[in-house]
Amino acid sequence: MNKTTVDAAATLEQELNKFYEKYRKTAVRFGYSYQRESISIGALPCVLFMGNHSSGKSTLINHLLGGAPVQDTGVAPTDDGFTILIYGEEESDAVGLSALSLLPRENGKLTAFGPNFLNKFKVKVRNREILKRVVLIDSPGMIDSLEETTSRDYDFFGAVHRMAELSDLVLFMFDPDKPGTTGEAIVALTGPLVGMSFKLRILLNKCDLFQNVADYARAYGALCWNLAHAMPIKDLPKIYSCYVPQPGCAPRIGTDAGIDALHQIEDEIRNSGERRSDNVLAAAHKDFSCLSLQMRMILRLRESFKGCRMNLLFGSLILFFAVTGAAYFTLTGRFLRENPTGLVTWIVYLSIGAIALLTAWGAFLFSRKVLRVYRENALAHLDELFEKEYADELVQETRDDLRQYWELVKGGIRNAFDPSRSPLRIPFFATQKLQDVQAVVKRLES
Ligand SMILES: Nc1nc2c(ncn2[C@@H]2O[C@H](COP(=O)(O)OP(=O)(O)O)[C@@H](O)[C@H]2O)c(=O)[nH]1
Ligand SMILES: [Mg+2]
Repeated sequence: MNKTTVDAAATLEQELNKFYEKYRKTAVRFGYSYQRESISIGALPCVLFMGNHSSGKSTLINHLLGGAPVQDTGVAPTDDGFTILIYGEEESDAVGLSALSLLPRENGKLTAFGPNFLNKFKVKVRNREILKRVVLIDSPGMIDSLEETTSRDYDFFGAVHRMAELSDLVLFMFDPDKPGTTGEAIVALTGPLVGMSFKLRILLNKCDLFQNVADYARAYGALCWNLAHAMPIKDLPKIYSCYVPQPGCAPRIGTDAGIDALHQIEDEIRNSGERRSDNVLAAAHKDFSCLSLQMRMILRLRESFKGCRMNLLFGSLILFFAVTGAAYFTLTGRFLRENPTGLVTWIVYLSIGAIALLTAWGAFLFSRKVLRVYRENALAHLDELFEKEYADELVQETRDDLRQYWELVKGGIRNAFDPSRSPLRIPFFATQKLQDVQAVVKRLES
């Protein structure tokens, strides 16, 4: 990248950081947590390697690094954690928090995945040329059956989502052995990687293993079939059919095509710096769109709770005055007209007071119960409320992104109203704040 592009990228990153800073408190008050706490100005682009185990992720990384292999390779699953490779004159390895401290600040939120994640989280500092341009991230191989995912002792898909968010290019690798049939791969494509197709590249690796064209066509077809089910997009993404030459391998078909595809991917990796600006902008747009969505829905819910509370208050007051009034007229009419002695008067007024207190207490308990049921009902039907609130925007075909953002924030909205948590401290002028965040989204779009 030339100097002007680097300066423009740094200016953009500073500008975005100002937005992140300005609305940090508002986000906390509405229970929203930024995907990226802040942008590390001038940080290198990241390339994430994903795919089922033994698809050749580590082999491709070693090929890019050149020289002695850095990552372990083999047909058995070798890694259960993420490994980040960064540049440094002095080579070293670090694990856990000390590994995290070697990375830019924007990675800080990875601590949220807990000690089981961190114990397997490695950073390798290596003095290799390519690492001066990009950061490479090797990920644990996706395993075969969905049941096996329970053996992961940390939120694997959450970590995949966070790593992919931080990356500027995501390579998803398949091999002829498992062309898109791995349980975790399908879950990753349908969940944590949704909305990231712009930086996702699909690789059908190990093409040197195909015996003939029919063999290749079968694997390619199977991959397309599985991708079509896993990825909610109309057009299939481009599939790079490639291989990393191995000692003794003798490709029978597509020798040059496989190497060409590998070179294309290598170029994309080397030039991923040009994507970083697009990526940080896209991430900021997503963050502020989600924040504005969360704020609007929380304000809408709060308004409807307030309406319900007002109705209950009004109803309780009517009940209170009706019952107390009826008690007053009945008791005074029945006992005080005929026998207005001091003691009887006392008893009558005490009884009216007791009836008034009981009515107020009963109305309070009833209102509390109704309000709880109303709240639970509203939270159970959040999707309908969202469809109603955003009806105008959703009829426009181009607003598919809204539904994706909604999937990301609705858990947070539910949590925000969880009675076991401390209630939200919505700021005064909340509507003005919402308009400000919406203006940020508009600005990022322009
Ligand atoms: N024939 C062939 N073998 C490969 C290729 N890429 C990787 N391998 C082999 O596949 C095995 C698993 O590779 P590895 O990089 O450990 O896979 P990972 O689990 O995805 O990291 C190793 O024995 C590699 O030598 C390739 O393009 N062609
Ligand atoms: Mg590996």
